[in-house]
Amino acid sequence: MLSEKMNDALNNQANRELYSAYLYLSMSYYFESIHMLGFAHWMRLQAGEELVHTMKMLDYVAEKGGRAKMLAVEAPKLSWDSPRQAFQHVWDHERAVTGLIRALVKVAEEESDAKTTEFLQWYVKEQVEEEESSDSVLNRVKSAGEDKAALAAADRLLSERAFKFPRGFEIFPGTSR
Ligand code: OFO
Repeated sequence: MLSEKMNDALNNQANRELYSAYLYLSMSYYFESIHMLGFAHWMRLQAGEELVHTMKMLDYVAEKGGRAKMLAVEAPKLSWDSPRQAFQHVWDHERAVTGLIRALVKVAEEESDAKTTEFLQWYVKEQVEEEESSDSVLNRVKSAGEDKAALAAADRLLSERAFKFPRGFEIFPGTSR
C-alpha cells in the first residue's frame, strides 16, 4: 500500500509526464505548421513515449491500491522561433524531468518504500536515454545552423525514427507518416 505522500508524489509526476506529452504534441504541430514533417514525426513519437511514461506510473499507483488521479495539465507553449529553439527546449525540459525523477526517488526512500524505489529505477534509466537522444538531435540541428539544405537533411533523418509501443500501451497505431 502506498503512503498518501507517495501516492500524491506519483500522481504529480504522472501529471508532469502528461504535460511532456502535451508539450511534444505542441511541438509536433508547430513543426507541421512550418512544413518540417520529419521533426513533427519525431515529436509525435516522443509524445507517445511520454503517454507510456504517464500510464505506466498511474497503472503502478492503481496496482498498489492507491488512487490514480487526473490532475489539470498545464498548457504548453504553442510556437518557437526556430527548430533549434524547440530542440533546445526539449533538452532543457528533459534535464528538468530528470531532476523531478530524482526527487521522486528521494520521496520513496524517505517513505521507506522499497517497491516504489525499485519501480522508479525504470524511469531513472529512461531519463538517461531521453537526455542522450535529445542531446544528439539538438547537436544535429545546431550543426545545421541556418543552412536550409542541412536542416532539410536533418528533417529527413528524423522522419525515420521508429518507436514500438510496449504491449498494452499501443496508443498511436499508425503514427508513421
Ligand atoms: Fe518522461 O521522459 Fe521525457 O519528459
